[in-house]
Formats: sequence, C-alpha cells, structure tokens
Amino acid sequence: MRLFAAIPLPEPARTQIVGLLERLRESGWPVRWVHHEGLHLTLKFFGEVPTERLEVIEEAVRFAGQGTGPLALRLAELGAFPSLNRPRVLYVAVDAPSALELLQDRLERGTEAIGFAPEGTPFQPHLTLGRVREGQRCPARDLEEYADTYEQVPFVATELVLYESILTTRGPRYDPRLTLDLGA
Ligand code: 2AM
Repeated sequence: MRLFAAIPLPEPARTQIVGLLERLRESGWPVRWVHHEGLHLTLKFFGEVPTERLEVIEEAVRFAGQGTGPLALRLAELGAFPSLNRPRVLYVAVDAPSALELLQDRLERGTEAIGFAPEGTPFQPHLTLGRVREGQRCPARDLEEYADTYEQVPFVATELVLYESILTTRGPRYDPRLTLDLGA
C-alpha cells in the first residue's frame, strides 16, 4: 500500500484553492490538475509499504502528533518545483508557524526510527495544484497572472491524517487510514 501523512485542507482555504483550480483548469495548460476532494498538505511520504507495517506506522504518526494542538496556517504565494523557469509541479505555498515545522520534524524522526529515510530536502509546506504532463512545457510566466485571483487567507488545521493513495484510472484516490484530532 502507498501511504503518506498530511493535513487535509480546511475552510476557508479550501474554497480559495478550489476556485483557483477551476480558473487554472481553463488555462488549457498541459497539466494534470489535482482533484478537489483530495486537497492536502503533505508532511511525510512513506511510499509503497507492506500492509503489515501499517500498524507500526500508525503508532509512529499518533506519537508524532501528540500534543500538537490546532495549527494556525495561511495560504501564501503561487510557485513551482523545481523552479518557476522549469515548472514540473505547480503549488500554493503555506506559511508555516514553528509548530508545523516541529510536527513535520517529529514525523521525520519518529518514522526514521522505524526504517523510513528522512526526506533530505528542507520542508517546504505547499499544496500541490497540478503536475505538468511528461515531455510537455508549461508557460511559467503566465502563472503570475493567477497570483491575484485568490486570497491568502488564514486557516486553522485541526487534523493530521494518514492516507492510503489508491491509483485508479481516474487518478489517485486518497483514503484516510487514521485521523488524529490535533486539538485533542
Ligand atoms: P506533493 O504534494 O508534493 O505532490 C500523495 O502522493 C502525496 O505524497 C502527494 O501530495 C505528494 O506530495 C507526496 N509524494 C508523492 N510522491 C512523493 C515522493 N516521491 N517523495 C515525496 N513526496 C511524494
């Protein structure tokens, strides 16, 4: 099974991103846009893991999330990985308080202890909007035209979810396997 831990995108940020995605879809760019239902902020990607490891991963995620509390976040600028000049992944950045960085670090360290290599690159909190199709190019400069079409609203994240990513013919579907209430 393919697993990752993420924060599902709550309102009012969700409405902003859904609106932005609707406008971007009309751009005609060669991009596979993400589905509205699965909007999330990834904290740790586990990749393909044997089903029998689910329990120990759940335990590590539960432990990492303990005592976190609700997270005050904010939508930030539009961007692209690896760079705006050569975009492969289009995203909206998220302004992270130190509590989010701490949670991500606890996840990295807790899951390193059970055999998952740390990411190795600095944490860049973001919401993926779409991925440029293989072999195609996206007009990066035009992305800037969309920068003012959404509001960089503040929002509060109250859940940490361990998702299973299931590949279907219509793209990936994300099924929650464990949902933690950060406020608890
Ligand atoms: P992304 O938001 O940066 O695209 C489910 O596939 C989530 O896991 C995606 O949101 C993606 O993060 C992340 N993900 C997928 N493949 C990954 C990889 N090889 N390394 C790190 N994160 C990955």
